[in-house]
Amino acid sequence: MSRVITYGTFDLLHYGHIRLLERAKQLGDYLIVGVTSDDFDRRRGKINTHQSLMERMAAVRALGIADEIIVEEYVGQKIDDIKRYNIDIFTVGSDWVGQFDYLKEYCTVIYLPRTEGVSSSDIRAKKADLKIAVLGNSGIGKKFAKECEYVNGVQRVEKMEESDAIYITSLPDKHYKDIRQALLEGKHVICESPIATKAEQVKELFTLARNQKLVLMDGLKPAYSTAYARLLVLIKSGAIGDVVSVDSVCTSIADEKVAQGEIAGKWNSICAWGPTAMLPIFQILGTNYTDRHIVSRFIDEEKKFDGFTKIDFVYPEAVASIKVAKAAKSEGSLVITGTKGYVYVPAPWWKMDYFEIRYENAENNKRYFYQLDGEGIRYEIVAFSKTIETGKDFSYVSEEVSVAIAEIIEMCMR
Ligand code: C2G
Repeated sequence: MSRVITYGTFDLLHYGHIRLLERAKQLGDYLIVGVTSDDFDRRRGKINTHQSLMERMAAVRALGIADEIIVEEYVGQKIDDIKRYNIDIFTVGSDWVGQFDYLKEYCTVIYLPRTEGVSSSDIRAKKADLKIAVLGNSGIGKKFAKECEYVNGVQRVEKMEESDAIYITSLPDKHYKDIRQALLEGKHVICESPIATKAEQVKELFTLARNQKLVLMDGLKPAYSTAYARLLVLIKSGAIGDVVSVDSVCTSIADEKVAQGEIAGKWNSICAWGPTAMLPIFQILGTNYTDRHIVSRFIDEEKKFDGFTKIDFVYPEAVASIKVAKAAKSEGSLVITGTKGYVYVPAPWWKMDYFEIRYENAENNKRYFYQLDGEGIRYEIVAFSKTIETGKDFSYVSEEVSVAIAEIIEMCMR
């Protein structure tokens, strides 16, 4: 009995996939199909897959062609699978010609002609592109525009009038007005955090977006890093016991003129870094702190422009702290203290691709690494466009967290 294996994403299953699977099956007696995991696809740059692993596997299974379905999770797995499943033939479409010749050492390799005229990318592309315009000309706005190029189904346009959605990165005290206007003009909005500098304004904007049936998303990119998302679920599942403290530091002095008082057109420390620094605190401990203590060192006290701010939060069973600065430098790490161990994320933690869980007995320590492309902006754009397209909420930052962030910023700037 000869055994055949083939692999693919099989997103939005189509005729080309089906023809490939039928021919693969005819090559032998038993067909194993490896469906790529969401993580594996992300790592190899396929970030805009429309269906989840479960949906893609269900679609392949429903065809009734495969005798067995497995998940492809890592580079090099094909070699392991061929040995493990005793495979005689590896096959894949001709778009991969030559690329899997290294498997000839283990089994026969056959490239089947690809079916012309149909592809998942075409099906995805048939849906009209989401046109996004950038408002505000900060450095992050340029990065955002660049990252749009990596996401299928998203197109960056110059003119606001031509857009379906707007990415806002104007000065924080202008956000409220800019978002309100965009929503009233019928445009979806993703705004660099904070959404506004007053909590009531944030609530009002979310309500307005709901009434207008539009998406308003908090553009807090560290939330979209895979490593950060994994860290959160590990903590929730008890990996370090009960959390007793979250300590988060975000500082930069890239703009030296700020310290010298040139603050016109600049973001103060609490707006530039506060949302990022507070994100893990509110997502791990919640937003119902019982007390907080804010200390700022101002560059311009009248204009409430802080060069450095430290905030302590008190919760019934835990504490937390942030240090943020535009005119001071410190170790930009994130440490989450638990009753069984702690999480350590090295600086700059807001570009997280790596973290460690450390225990009393260092032999039990674990290290985690996940690829981060485009500082999380790319995944954030995918989440934004998926939310608009499907009507389901793919945002990783809840309204409650956005409001809590604005509450603190409001206190700092009062
Ligand atoms: N295919 C085809 N004709 C098309 C489209 C796809 O024959 N019009 C084939 C591909 O060549 C591949 C399979 O269908 O063999 C699945 O295609 P994708 O879902 O695009 O998966 P792919 O990215 O090619 O993954 O480890 C993953 C594999 O290397 C292939």
